[in-house]
Amino acid sequence: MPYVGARVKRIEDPKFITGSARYVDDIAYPGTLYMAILRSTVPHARLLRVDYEDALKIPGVVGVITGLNIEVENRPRNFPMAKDEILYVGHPIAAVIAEDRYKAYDALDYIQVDYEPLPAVVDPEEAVKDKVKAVEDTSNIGYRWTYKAGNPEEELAKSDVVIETKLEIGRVYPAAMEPRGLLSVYQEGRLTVYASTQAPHYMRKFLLDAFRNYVSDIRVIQADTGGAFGSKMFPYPEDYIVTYASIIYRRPVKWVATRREDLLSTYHSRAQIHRIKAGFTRSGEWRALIDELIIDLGVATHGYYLADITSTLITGPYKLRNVLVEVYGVKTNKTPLDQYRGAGRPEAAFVYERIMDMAADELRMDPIEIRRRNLVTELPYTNPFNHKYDSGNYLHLLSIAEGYYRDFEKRAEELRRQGRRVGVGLSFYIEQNNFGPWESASVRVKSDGKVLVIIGAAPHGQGDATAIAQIVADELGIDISRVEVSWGDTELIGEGFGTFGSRTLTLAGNAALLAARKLKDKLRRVGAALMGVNYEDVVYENGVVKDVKSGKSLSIEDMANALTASIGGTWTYPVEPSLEEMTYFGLNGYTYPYGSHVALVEVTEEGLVKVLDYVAIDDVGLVVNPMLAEGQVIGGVIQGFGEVVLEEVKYDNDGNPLTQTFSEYWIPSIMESFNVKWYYLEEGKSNAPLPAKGIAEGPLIGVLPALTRAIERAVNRRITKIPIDPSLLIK
Ligand code: MCN
Repeated sequence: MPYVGARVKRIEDPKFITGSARYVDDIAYPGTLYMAILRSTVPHARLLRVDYEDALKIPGVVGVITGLNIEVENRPRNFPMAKDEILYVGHPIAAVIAEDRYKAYDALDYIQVDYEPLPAVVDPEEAVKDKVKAVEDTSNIGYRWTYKAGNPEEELAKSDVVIETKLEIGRVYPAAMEPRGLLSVYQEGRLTVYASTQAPHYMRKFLLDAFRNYVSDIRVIQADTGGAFGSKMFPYPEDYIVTYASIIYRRPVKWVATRREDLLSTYHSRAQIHRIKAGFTRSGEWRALIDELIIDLGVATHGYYLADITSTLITGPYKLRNVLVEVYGVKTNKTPLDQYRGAGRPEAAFVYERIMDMAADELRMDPIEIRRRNLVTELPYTNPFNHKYDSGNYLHLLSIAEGYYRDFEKRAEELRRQGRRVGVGLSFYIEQNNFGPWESASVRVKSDGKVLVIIGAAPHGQGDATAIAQIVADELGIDISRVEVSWGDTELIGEGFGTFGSRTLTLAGNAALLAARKLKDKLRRVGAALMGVNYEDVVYENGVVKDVKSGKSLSIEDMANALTASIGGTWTYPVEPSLEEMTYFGLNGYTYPYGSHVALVEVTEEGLVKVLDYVAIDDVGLVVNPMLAEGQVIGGVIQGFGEVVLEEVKYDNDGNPLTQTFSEYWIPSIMESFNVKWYYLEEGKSNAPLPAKGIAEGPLIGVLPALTRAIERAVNRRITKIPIDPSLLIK
């Protein structure tokens, strides 16, 4: 002790490394039916007729569902299935429910779909023109907003140097190792839903909204979830269909996506184009930005808010005040767009850091110097769009990053002399987290004296349970082996939001801390009553309450025992006989961590990108478990390498997806992975009782511009789009 700040090993891991974890597909109920989905193979068409008579004749097929008539929020045309218009390849058209999975998939071949093809909208820049419609009878411009601050036009006209460019961040698929899946179990008017999710309470709320007339309640249990990366926050069409099937057939129904289905139907992300004009003074002061932002929303508009996040953070950690961002959220006949790790902030960082590097080149300035000249120096600072950057010392962090940058440059020089194509890149970024207003935690002493913490958040790989056990063990002054952490069941804890937006440690961690604090007080009250002494004279220390006057004491176990041992006899309760407390904790506003990444990269003659060295430096206030935080940074940087070099969801000109398996959609493997060194400062504390901020998304924000710049320098060609066109990499 203290545990907070220490590299405590993950308490979550034993079940995973012994193979006893239970994902949705491992959960078995007798009599379970399986669902298979018939998906559209054309991007846009009028749906004329679905004939499933032959499918129903197949032994083992229980039923077929089409055109499900339930209104759900924010899905294509607000229905889980195509009704009269097919809108993208992968759009659910029919669902077969059968006694086993193979029969269900086989029966799909016996369904006949008649449709009349319609032209598809594929190119987002064409979509803006609104000539061909992605969704019949509606405008392609699903979202339109203007963000303006200061006098961008005037300041641009006055600028000594104007950078004019088009920057693109490709469309990606959040490739969780476990595809999406759901098991819905109908029992006497109630449902229990096992889901691969990062937000079980959201799942309950949305499903209940849709099925309120069919069931009295829905309990959602988060199965062990093999990654989500933002993509498993809200229910998808299949979740509604499988739930509906279990209600009408009154049986458990399971659906787990195949990888191809997952790639086609899990909502994609990023997909932004920025047409930029950025004005600088000769001395490198960034004076103005005009940005036309086109976000390719696919066929449903709910992803538009990602452009809002990007726009309002487009000035990054810099002092720029004159900004105009014109946002066009356009519909195309593609899979809908939604959040993916970083959600709008990586896109912003790619833009402002590309601008910084391009301006440095144009002005022949050192990339560190131009950043130093523009970085915010006085914190707290309110940016032009009302983000209140809360705390930290940006210049100090930059000076540390500079040390690595200079060292990498020296090494790069040396390698260049040997004829190798080597480059160095540096990024500086600002992060925004704690989306979702609050999180809940309860802390209770069980009858054996063990302490159970339940959180409303829903971790799925991050290791938050370990960090929360550290926090509670420290607060109660007990050994960490006596603390258990549970989550992911809407009946375990009243309400909660989930794990996303790098919020869990800060919000659920603080809720757990405050609940443990309340519990200490309750232990004093109960202890005083049990010992027959005055509450005021009782102190709590390291799992024991003690009466300072008499020297009498009781341990947590003694009290748990005393409260739960006696069934008969008379008993009076001078205090509430519970050893349990609950807290909901919310921060007033967001927190803004920040950091810098430095990359040393070689590009071979054949165009292979090799990262020779990589350093990430973050300031997230108090770091509870540096090993867990470092794990997030390493994973995030490698994931970002995928985005810069390998990963892009591609469509042909007619709207047919060209990336339908992992042999076309490349995620980084161990072969592309590299060592990442992580350092942290603790200067930018949040104002929560436990002064932490989130770490989980920062690495994916810092990596995109740092790697891009390093590669740009190595190949000596201007890079304006990620993933980088391989033809730019070959010598
Ligand atoms: N931590 C810490 N000290 C801090 C901040 C965090 O020790 N000051 C630790 C935490 O205890 C936790 C980890 O770092 O173990 C990340 O915590 P936090 O930053 O609070 O982020 P969340 O737990 O809320 O994770 C969400 C985040 C998001 S938004 C995406 S997307 C993402 C990510 O987590 N998806 C992931 N990392 C992922 N990791 C895995 N394995 N799988 C995913 O789907």
